[in-house]
Amino acid sequence: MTQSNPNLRNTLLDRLLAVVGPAGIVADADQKSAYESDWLKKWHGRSSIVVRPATTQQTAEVMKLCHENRTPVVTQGGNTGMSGGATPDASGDQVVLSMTRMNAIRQVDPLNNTMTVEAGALLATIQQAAEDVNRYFPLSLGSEGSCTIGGNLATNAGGIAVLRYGNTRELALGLEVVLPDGRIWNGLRGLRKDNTGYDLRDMFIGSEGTLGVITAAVLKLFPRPKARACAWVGTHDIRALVHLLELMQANCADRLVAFEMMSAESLQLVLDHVTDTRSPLEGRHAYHALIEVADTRETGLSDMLQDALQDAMDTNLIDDAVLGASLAQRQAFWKIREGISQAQPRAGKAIKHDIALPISALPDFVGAAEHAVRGVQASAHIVNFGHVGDGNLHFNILMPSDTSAEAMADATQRFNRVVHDLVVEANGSISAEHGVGQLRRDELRHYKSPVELNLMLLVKQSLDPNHIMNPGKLI
Ligand code: FAD
Ligand code: 2HG
Ligand code: ZN
Repeated sequence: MTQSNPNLRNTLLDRLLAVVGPAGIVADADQKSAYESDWLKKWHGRSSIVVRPATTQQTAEVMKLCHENRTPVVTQGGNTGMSGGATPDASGDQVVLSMTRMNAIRQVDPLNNTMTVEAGALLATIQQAAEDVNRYFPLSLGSEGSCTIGGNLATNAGGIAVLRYGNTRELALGLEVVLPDGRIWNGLRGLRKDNTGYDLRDMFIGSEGTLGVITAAVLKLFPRPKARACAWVGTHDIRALVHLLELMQANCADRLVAFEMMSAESLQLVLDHVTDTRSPLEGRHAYHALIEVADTRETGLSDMLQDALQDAMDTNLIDDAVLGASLAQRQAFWKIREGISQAQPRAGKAIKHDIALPISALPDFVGAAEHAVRGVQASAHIVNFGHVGDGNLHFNILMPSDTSAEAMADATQRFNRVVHDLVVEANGSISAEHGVGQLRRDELRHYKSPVELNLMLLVKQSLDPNHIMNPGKLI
């Protein structure tokens, strides 16, 4: 059935209205537009209706109606995704299912170190709720004030603390999911051990709204670090930086929580386009790292970091370093690191490569990828930064702001091929933390083995036989 037919659309609208009430429907064209483009205004589409359920039961009834009508559904959280996964297509037939009204913290269990939250809860709200009971929820992204835990789970988001605490997948113990036909799977178990068959939870995590709607989750909590210390370092090449990571791990073990890298060009981009930023170090360094350590004990952390950096200096791994001595200095360092995302759209149009590699392969990969990219375009503006601590690079290429859509499409195709070929050659992944969405769907098909693709299609077919869940995304 196509929703472009106004009569059919109105019938569905009436039935959805009966389920969620007027507060749960956005039908006005102006108000709908906020749900039809992403946060960075890169992806644009049109929806038939935006529906905002307030409970799991309402979500289930909405899905049942859409399943019966074969109406495509695009689930949306904070709409901060970087791969176009939450944006409807241009047909005007798709329903956007916004989860932001389901934002309750259902239960906190400090003794079990767990928290049960609804999918639309903002990541920052969850972090605060953990802090309120003297616990720590470690997922941390530049978008944490706007993204939802449902979106984090659906994309298996990464961020800056994966090195110590893992991806979102590692932080979830249980899920509640509404299936495409409206059935509810209650898997809200706060258990560290549960071997009762296939792992359904992990199938929904990272499925980007293509298999079901995540409505709630049980999250892991951790002891709250009482002390933090950080440093900004400059070094001459990426190989030295990777060995610095090895040295930091040897010296600080699991007190090392973040090891973020940015090239000289990435730093310059921030200095040029983000106000109130200045380079923490004098002179030019080919690569910079922002390193953070944390502990539940208050003493000795700065000394540990300082000793490790002295070792790195003595062995010529780094050229210069500065400790973040105050909270203001720490915030200034992080403002630079997190400013790269804001700086890129101000400076041009980015072709994004969100890639993962074995950490040992990073130095050779970066050399080969720079060479290959310059082979496509000698003057290419490479913005290379990322979460080196977990092997995730954002190996982006910045095109001039006035590049036409056709020229962008052509350049994306050519740069993707050389970069992603090298990633696959190094046993890496072409999609590390932002999701496949519509951005990398064709790339996924290009690189996945027929066996893996077939297994994914079988899962999709058995859970979503009417193919209503986020069509055109991921698979
Ligand atoms: P949305 O953008 O709304 O949706 C993302 C995908 O999840 C879509 O496919 C959607 O259909 C699906 N989805 C959303 N909610 C549900 C649900 N309840 N059930 C089923 N499917 C659902 N990402 C990182 O991993 N690491 C970073 O460091 C990082 N930094 C960022 C910095 C900035 C400034 C910005 C703008 C984004 C950044 N991101 C980062 C990307 C983004 O914030 C994450 O992908 C985030 O997890 C998306 O959450 P969201 O609630 O906004 O989801
Ligand atoms: C980050 O690490 C985000 O800052 C965004 O994942 C990356 O803008 C990007 O490409
Ligand atoms: Zn990132």
